[in-house]
Amino acid sequence: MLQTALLIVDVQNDFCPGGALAVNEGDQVIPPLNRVAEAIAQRGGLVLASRDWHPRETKHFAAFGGKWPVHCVQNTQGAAFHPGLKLPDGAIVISKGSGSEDDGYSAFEGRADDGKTLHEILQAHGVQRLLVGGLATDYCVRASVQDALKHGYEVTVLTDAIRGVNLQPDDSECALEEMQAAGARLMHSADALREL
Ligand code: VGL
Ligand code: ZN
Repeated sequence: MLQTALLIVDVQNDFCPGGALAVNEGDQVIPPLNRVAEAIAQRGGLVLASRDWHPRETKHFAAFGGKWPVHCVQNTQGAAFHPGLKLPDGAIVISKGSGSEDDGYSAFEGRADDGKTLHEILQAHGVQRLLVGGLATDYCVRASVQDALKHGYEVTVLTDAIRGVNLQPDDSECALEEMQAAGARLMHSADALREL
């Protein structure tokens, strides 16, 4: 059996309805992610949650030359995980986008509180396969999945546990096709649960 971990990408208040960069139906990823997180934890698997964790001034924000409204500023309520998200005991938080020069879309650019990168943590736990869900399909989910594949992980994207920004209406659809073409499997969370 391949060691399987769950990577929950950026399920933070600012990406959910009412947030500063709200993704349509962003909070709907929470129920399936909670179910998969519990199942993985029950089997002794690892759950990781990335968070967008920006300084107040960053080239990521429109005011400093970037493309986004201010969102997920470190230690603000908008950057907190959505209160509905149930992270199991032992879940590891990966903070990313903390620099003032980079977008930090991929969770593989982030670090845990102890300074370890996501790849280092996964290697230390013998993880070979990642289930991925969260926000947003067309940015941080896509970038994280692409990096995971580049690092040699087997990746399954949980199709009912992702939602996209869709600056262009078909951005999420294109992102899914790209991820699949790069080698990711696309699967409903109920089917992924049956496979565990
Ligand atoms: C994200 C836009 C800006 C994401 C982060 O988490 O997908 N999108 N910052
Ligand atoms: Zn961001």
